[in-house]
Amino acid sequence: MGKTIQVIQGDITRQAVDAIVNAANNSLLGGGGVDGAIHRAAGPGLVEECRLLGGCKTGSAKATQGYNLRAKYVIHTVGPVWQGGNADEDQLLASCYRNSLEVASQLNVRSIAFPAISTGIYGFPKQRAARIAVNEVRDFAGDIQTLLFVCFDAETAGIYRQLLMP
Ligand code: AR6
Repeated sequence: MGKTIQVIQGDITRQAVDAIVNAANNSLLGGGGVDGAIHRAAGPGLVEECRLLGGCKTGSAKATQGYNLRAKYVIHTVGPVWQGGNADEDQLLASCYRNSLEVASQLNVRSIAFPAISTGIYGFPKQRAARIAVNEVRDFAGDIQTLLFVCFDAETAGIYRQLLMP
């Protein structure tokens, strides 16, 4: 069966999916932006489990339970900090999406929601990041049926909608 890719403008912490992806930092111990929102909504169990993970490399992904979230799992990935485009940022961002999907697959996740990784505090250009995100999600051959791009702002949602137009 074909997979469904959708764009939603809203708050990722509210999504009723099997897994939500967190745009975390290397410590996995919380921060601002979507990371802060996810930790607040999940409750203190999340950071307790994160402490056991020993951090995460840029481009990699690690899963925890979802605690008070509607999602069963949080998949924490660490996007690259934008440094102008010549520091492997594109490849590292693509790895975030690929590795998150891989980890989700291993957990038998059927629905997953992604934020626009790296495009906030980490400064990755929005259009360039969205192109990478859409390509990786489209190319993913695993058994996930529903993939959501949850965009906080209208500009980002518009970029994704345009890229996903048939
Ligand atoms: N739901 C969906 N998207 C959101 C939400 C939300 N509740 N809140 C923010 N966004 P950012 P980064 C959007 O800065 O650039 C943290 O401190 C936001 O508008 O959260 O990967 C980490 O600990 C933007 O489009 O993540 C790291 O230190 C997107 O999520 C650092 O920030 C990503 O913005 C990671 O920076």
